[in-house]
Amino acid sequence: MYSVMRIVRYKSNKGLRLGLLEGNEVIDLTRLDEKSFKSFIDLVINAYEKRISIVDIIKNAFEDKSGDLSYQPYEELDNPNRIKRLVIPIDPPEIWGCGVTYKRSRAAREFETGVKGIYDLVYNAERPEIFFKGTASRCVGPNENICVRGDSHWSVPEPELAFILGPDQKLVGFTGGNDVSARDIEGENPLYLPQAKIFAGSCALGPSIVTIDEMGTEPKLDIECEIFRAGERIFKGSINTSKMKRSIEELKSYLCRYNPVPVGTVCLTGTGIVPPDDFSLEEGDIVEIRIEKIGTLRNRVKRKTIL
Ligand code: DO4
Ligand code: MG
Repeated sequence: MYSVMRIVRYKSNKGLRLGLLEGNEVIDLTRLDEKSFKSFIDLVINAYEKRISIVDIIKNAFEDKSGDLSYQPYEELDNPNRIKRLVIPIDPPEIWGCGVTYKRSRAAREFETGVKGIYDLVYNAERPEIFFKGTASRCVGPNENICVRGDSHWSVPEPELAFILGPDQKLVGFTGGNDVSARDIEGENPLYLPQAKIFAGSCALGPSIVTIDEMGTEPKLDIECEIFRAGERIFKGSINTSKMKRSIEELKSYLCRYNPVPVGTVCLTGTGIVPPDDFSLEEGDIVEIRIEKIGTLRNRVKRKTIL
């Protein structure tokens, strides 16, 4: 029945629904079990308690209620102007980010700061760079506005594969992420990193979650990013996650060391796509991040002028 199980979430007149994307249609998963399938985190906890995989818990629910399915065209949900529309697939209690995991990110950051060598050091070090990126309240979903800070004049999207942790800090799945960053603030002084990274609308996640049952724990995926301004494409870049210096296991194990990371935590794995140094996001730009199997995360840019 399934190609890859892509789990999405959408708003409907019945509230938030978890959906399973099958071809071009989304099946209402919450309708199969209103309690256990309310959110991705509920689904993960349910699977953990029953000691079965997420994919199996969904398959079992289909077998029980296969006559009672409700379908929505994905294209209609992927439209911000509709009442029924995609939303962020998970509300992570915490979002973390990994840095300088690709050569391209190291090169860009060596350029942007006057402090030479620290990015080379971190790229080559045994311990990865892991930083706090934010919380659900600073994060948006598909087709919502990502923000650039009013006090930044050099801001960029960072298209990144993101992993999701479940109970016992186990890897449960992957989604797409945009680690929107103020390169001028980061470049002025590396100690300003939290201000360059954490602000309203500084992270986007989605559009879907693919579990490790189908993706494996070290997926090699194409990531592509396009930026459009006034209908014209002004940037295109791509990378494959096989170019990442670190493994997901390595990033996850450092993140969880002496750190009680809660269920549903999302961790961005670093960017390998960096627009040219004279490029900055502007109000109204559309950023599209396409990750193999996960789909296209599209967001419009808003410049935040009110503090
Ligand atoms: O060291 C600064 C942040 C790096 C980062 O966000 C990335 O490489 O993606
Ligand atoms: Mg990043």
